[in-house]
Amino acid sequence: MSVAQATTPYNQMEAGGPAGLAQQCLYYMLLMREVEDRIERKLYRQGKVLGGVYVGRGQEAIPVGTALLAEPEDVILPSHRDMAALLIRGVPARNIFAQYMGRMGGLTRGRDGNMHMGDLNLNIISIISALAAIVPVATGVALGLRYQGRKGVAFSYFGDGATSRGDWHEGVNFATVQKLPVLYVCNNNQYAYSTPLNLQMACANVADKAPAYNMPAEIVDGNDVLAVLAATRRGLAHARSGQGPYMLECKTFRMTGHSAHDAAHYVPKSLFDEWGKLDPIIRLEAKMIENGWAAQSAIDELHAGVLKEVDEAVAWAEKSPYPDPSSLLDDVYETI
Ligand SMILES: Cc1ncc(C[n+]2csc(CCOP(=O)(O)OP(=O)(O)O)c2C)c(N)n1
Ligand SMILES: [Mg+2]
Repeated sequence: MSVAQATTPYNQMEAGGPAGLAQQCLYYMLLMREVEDRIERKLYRQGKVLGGVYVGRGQEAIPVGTALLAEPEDVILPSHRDMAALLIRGVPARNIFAQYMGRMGGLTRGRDGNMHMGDLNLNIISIISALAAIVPVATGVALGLRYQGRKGVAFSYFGDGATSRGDWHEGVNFATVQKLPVLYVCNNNQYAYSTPLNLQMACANVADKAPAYNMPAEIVDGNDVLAVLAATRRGLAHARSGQGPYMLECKTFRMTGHSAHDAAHYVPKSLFDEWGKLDPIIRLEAKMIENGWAAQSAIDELHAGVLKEVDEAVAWAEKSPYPDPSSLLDDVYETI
């Protein structure tokens, strides 16, 4: 499989049946895992990454199971652990590597060495670093789509911690009052940096906050990509039919520190062991074999293909030049 298939329309995936869909899911989960591993465990340690590194190890099923169902007119607002959403949308891995290494081939053409990247041609809005600030932006995007008579849905991604910020509540409130087409996707990975869930919110679930806004919400097994896909279908049917936003709370676990510079000594080791057994990639592979959707040899081939693709992407990015210092202010201020 190649990146060219990144934009395989959803209806064509359906034609491939459950086996084809599962294969797409596995490919993107493997690609996200390998791209992030390469950034966090190699390039960062080699001193080649210019910014911080935040990965979604163990959480890949969430961006994959949601973004695979996005239509081209939908607008994606990923958070910092949703790398697959960019890949699925058609951002090549090589440009992501170049971004992290501050090269011209990156999405910000060397102006950021981090995950602050988007591409308006692909309807991807860049993350805002201030936690939850992007949530009212998603509401604004949905309002804009409505004003323009376009039928897209805004996909708004965030973590559990973001839902304790004021911006989150403002964004959700306005979207529900206006019945705007937003799919809210929460990755509840049990931690916000070093703060466990019970120390940053008094309710047991993020979904418990939705009734205050009269918004439907469901709790999803965030480590089961097929469950995420099924819940996304329900959420999108709701949002596309003009009934307003819908929220998915995907329960998962952050299988790393908060970032590459955080060893997460504050997380009990038993939690890593427990959640490691629920790895979304291992679970999908087992299901594919069990249902006869793929032979082990085909799965091995997919792994090898992803490794090769990532090797080539890194090599391309390492050859991409750094920006010329004289271009520092280009594209920073609008010129009239
Ligand atoms: C307003 C604000 N406060 C603090 C931070 C630093 N910060 C970045 S991510 C993060 C934790 C986010 O937790 P959560 O929303 O659960 O997302 P996760 O990282 O777990 O995916 C914090 C505290 C920030 N970026 N913005
Ligand atoms: Mg969190």
